[in-house]
Amino acid sequence: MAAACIFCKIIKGDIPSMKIFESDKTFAFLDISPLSKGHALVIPKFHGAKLHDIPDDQLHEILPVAKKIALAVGAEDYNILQNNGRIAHQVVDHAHFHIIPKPNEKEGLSIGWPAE
Ligand code: DGP
Repeated sequence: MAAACIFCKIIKGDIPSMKIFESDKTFAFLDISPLSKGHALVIPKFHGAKLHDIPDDQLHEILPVAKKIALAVGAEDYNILQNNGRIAHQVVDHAHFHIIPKPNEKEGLSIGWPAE
């Protein structure tokens, strides 16, 4: 845990979030600035800024949880996105994985990442 980290505060419950999943190592919640309906974040509870700062044993659940969220949201098409560093568009320095559903044509315009 890092005292000043927004995502550590979310894990602790000091900042409210729309929680989707929690285990001893993993936390998932809805993104506050969704790029599409159901845009979620999966994070290791272990605090590290970038992917390579996170020990392997803290990462094992991340993709299975991301997969479950994608299935639960019912997204046929979606992006899993993970930014490391400012040039790569990382804003929050606690490693995280985005799950970004892509709405189908019936539901409306697809929001691109990067912008289409
Ligand atoms: P990135 O650019 O990959 O670092 O994305 C960080 C994401 O975190 C961004 O999509 C918005 C989200 N975010 C930032 N602060 C909060 C917060 O306080 N609550 C929630 N739910 N999401 C947040």
